[in-house]
Formats: sequence, C-alpha cells, structure tokens
Amino acid sequence: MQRKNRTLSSIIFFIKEANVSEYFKNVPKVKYEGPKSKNPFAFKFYDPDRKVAGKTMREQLKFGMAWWHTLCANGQDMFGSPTMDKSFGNKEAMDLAKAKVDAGFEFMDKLGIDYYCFHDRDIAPEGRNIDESTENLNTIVDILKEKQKESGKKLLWGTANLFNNPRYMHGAGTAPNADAFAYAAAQLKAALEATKKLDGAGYTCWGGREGYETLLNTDMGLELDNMARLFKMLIAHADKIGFTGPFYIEPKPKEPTKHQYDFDAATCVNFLRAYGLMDRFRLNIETNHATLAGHTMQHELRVARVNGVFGSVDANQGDMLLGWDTDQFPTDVYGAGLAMYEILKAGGFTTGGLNFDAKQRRGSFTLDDVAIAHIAGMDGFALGLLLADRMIEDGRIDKFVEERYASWKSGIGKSIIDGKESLESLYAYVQKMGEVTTNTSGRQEELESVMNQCLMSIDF
Ligand code: XLS
Ligand code: NI
Ligand code: NI
Repeated sequence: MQRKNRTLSSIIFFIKEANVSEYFKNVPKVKYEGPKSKNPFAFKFYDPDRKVAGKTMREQLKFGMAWWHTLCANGQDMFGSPTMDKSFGNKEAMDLAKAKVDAGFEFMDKLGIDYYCFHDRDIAPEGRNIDESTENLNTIVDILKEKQKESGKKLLWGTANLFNNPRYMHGAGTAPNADAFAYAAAQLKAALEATKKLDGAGYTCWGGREGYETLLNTDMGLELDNMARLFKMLIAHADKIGFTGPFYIEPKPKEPTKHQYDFDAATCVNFLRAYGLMDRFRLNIETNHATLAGHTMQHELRVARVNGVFGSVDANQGDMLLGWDTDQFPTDVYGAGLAMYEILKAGGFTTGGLNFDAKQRRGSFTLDDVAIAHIAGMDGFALGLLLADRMIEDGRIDKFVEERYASWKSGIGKSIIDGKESLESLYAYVQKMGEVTTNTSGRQEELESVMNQCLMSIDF
C-alpha cells in the first residue's frame, strides 16, 4: 500500500514537473558575486541583503519587471522585422499569454525581482468585442493571482493600453470622438478591476496618444477637461471597488503624438492641481521621458518631490544622441545616483518602485540578453543607491545647501518668510543697506568633485 502510494506521488510529481517548461534555460538563479566577478549571470554590485540607508537594497530598490518589454518586445522596429523569439513555444494567443505567465514568473524568480507591471493587452490578447477582451483578461488574471500566491511576487502597478488599437488613433481620454472616449472608459474599468484583483499597489495612467499632431484640428480646452473627466470616473470606480492605491500619471513630452499633454512633471502637477486631483494622483517618472523633455531625471524627481507627488519610477535611460524613447537599461551610474539621491530625500519608495521600462537593443536578441540586461540595470541602480547614500552620509552637499540659504533663517530673510515685509518696507531696507555685498560662491565644481569622490569611495 505504502509502495503504491509512493509510486503514485512520484508519477504526479513527474507530470507536474513535465508540465512546467523552463524558458530561460541558460539563466541560473542570479546571485551577488561582488565587483570582481566576471560571471555575466551574477550581480557585481546588487547585494539584495546589504543594508543601505537603513533598509536592505532589495527593500530600497523594489525592482519591477515590465511585462511589455521583458516578455513581449521582439526587436521589431520601423525598419525591420522582429529579431527576438518571444513566442515561448506557442502560436495561439491565449496559449502564448499563459506561457508568458510561466516565463515571467520563472524570470522574476531567477533574477530575484519582486514586482511586475503590465498593460491589460500585454498579459491577454484583445478579443472581438469588449466582453471577450475582458474575459481573456480575467482568465489570465486568475492565473496570475495563483502565481503570486505561490511565489510571493507582487503587482507594482497595472495599466490599460489605450494607444495601440486604431480606435484610439486620435487619443482615448482626449479623443475628439465621444465613442472612442467611451471605449477607453470601458477598457479602464476592466484594467482597474484586474489591478485590484491582483492587489496592485498602484495604477498608472500614461497618456498614450493623449496629445495632438496639429492645433489646427484640436480643441485643447475640451480635450483637457475630458481627460480630467475620465480620471474622475477612474477615482469613482476605485472608490466603488475598494481600490485604495495611488494613481500615477507618467509624464512624457512627445511620442507617439507630437505634443503629449503630460509633457513633464511640472505640466502634470499643474493639470492635477487645476482639476483637483492632487490627493489621489502621484507621478511615475521615467528617465528617458525626462531627457526627451529637456530635463534631467533628477529635475523631474525634484519637481515631484517638492510638490508632494513623488510616486514611482520607470527605470531606463535614453541615448544622448537620439531624440526618441529608446528605453535602454539604466547603466549610467551618475544618473542612477542622482535619481536615488532624490528618491532617498523623498523618503524612499512607499507604494512605488523601480520598474524596468527598458528593453535590450535589437541586436542583443537572445533570451540570455534579457537576463543580462536586467542584471546590468539592477547593478546600475545598486551603484546609484550606494552613491546617493555616500553623498548623504558625507554631508558636504547638504551642509553647503543649508549654508547657501542661511540668510532666510534670520534678519530680513526670516522677516520676509514670516510675511512681515512689503515692497515699501523692502525699499526702505535697501535704502539703508546700499549694495548687495553678501553673495557667496555657488561652488558647482567643488560639489561635482565631491560627488566623484563619493563614487570612488564606496566600500564593497
Ligand atoms: C511609454 C511609456 C509606457 C508606460 C506604460 O513610453 O513609458 O511604457 O510606462 O504605459
Ligand atoms: Ni514608462
Ligand atoms: Ni517610455
């Protein structure tokens, strides 16, 4: 009897094992081996359990995998066909969607990535009508839910793809055609419910085609009002189904439209304030979008921070010489350092994290490259975190800034801040003072050098 049982359980085990295919076959469980390691499948700087600024690196960095790039992007560009095979052995759309779930969770497990993000249409194919699309989505959401339970992986945020289908050719929330708006609302309902079912920590609204190609055919005022109307419906539905996580707007200045309404962080903050949406929305800042807008990532994060809407990050980088969203993996240590500096100053991530909205180059076409690219990005941000922590610990930068503004702590500065002064009183003050003799050096070069020194004195 006992023998029989054992045979039966080993057969069941065998069947179970045989059902689970391994997709990233050459990728082992990636471990920290330190800066001297030459193993492409090892972390050189990301040491998940190392404590930095009071938390482990894993807790500070909260890496996320972007379903659309990691599991869907196939290297296709405007001039050429796919170079990467992301079929995971399947042809039929729903089978492929299911295989991607296995591939995605295998990948996160091997890389030690705790979070993921998706668009509704990345995880499940669009059907022939809204109900069929929602049904496809829900089928995959149920499988994801199980996988999350088994693995402990979490959904950082969900979103709806409101830009790919031709119905959204003129926009979704800002479409000139009310039917397209209605369709977007229907799709949003299902995507928000999917996010809620998966306990998503947040929900992102990237303005896919919310913008214009020419003002000659555009009613900008109505389009912006409508965008806010859609967001208010989103909040109302969140309240109804009990989704409490923040919504994120993700600024981007252009692409696909010539002018995106969510141009940059400041434009988004203005929109949120104008329409009374500040309390439910924060920003999801993406490095490549910042640089497309002519800003640094640090600038965008600073704008979000000082306005109290810092939320999450799409971690990637652009190419200095290219004017579009190349979504490269973030290997620039300076950029990551200044981003992490702002993030630490904002108190670190709460609901947000570092979502790798990034893809390997078209020529890096193997599944091994997918892993190697993530390792490079994780190491890049680990160095960034270590650099930011050194800069804060070192204290010279903070001290310098504090001293630079010391005149606001007492005397006339304090009096202005306390609201005691007017143009008239300051006129009188200047009559007495004569010329300004209190300017001091901004010391930019010295501070840049302090940053280099911090970088070169990280201990491993
Ligand atoms: C595109 C955006 C997009 C959002 C999610 O440029 O970065 O990928 O992050 O819709
Ligand atoms: Ni993004
Ligand atoms: Ni982007």
